[in-house]
Amino acid sequence: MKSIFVASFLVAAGLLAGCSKPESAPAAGAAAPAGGPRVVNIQASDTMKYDVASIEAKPGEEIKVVLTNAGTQPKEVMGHNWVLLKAGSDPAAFVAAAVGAKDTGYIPASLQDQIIAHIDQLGPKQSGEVTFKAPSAPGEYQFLCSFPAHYLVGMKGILVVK
Ligand SMILES: [Cu+2]
Repeated sequence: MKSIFVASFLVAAGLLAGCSKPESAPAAGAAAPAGGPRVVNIQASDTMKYDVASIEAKPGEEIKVVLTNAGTQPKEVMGHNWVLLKAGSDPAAFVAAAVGAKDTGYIPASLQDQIIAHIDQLGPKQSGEVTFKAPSAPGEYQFLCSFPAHYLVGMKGILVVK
């Protein structure tokens, strides 16, 4: 009974708003918008690992990844980035191409179209972030550090959309 009452109220409110106030706020009773994207903090370190190897997300969910390089070694020898790849891309091929892309932070220009989102290479004690929408198709999406050899020793993880 209550839901019927609310529904008819919303219809009435909608009709009123529709005529006179096209730019008015959402209908009364609607939930307030969520407070921005969900934040996922990931730490990278001199051990060439992320402390988060798996992220779960709902299809289309807005997510903000914040990457912090907690290491102490110079960026030139131990930089870290975070690259989330589209479905169907080949992580091994991506990192192989990345070796020759030092000037662009190990993001190969020719493979930009395989990236869903990325955080630029960070030196020690630096942080970076990126906000993106999780893919709408359920599945597993690989993320990795494309600094030379880091992926090969396990600096990677998956975004699980379900
Ligand atoms: Cu790395």
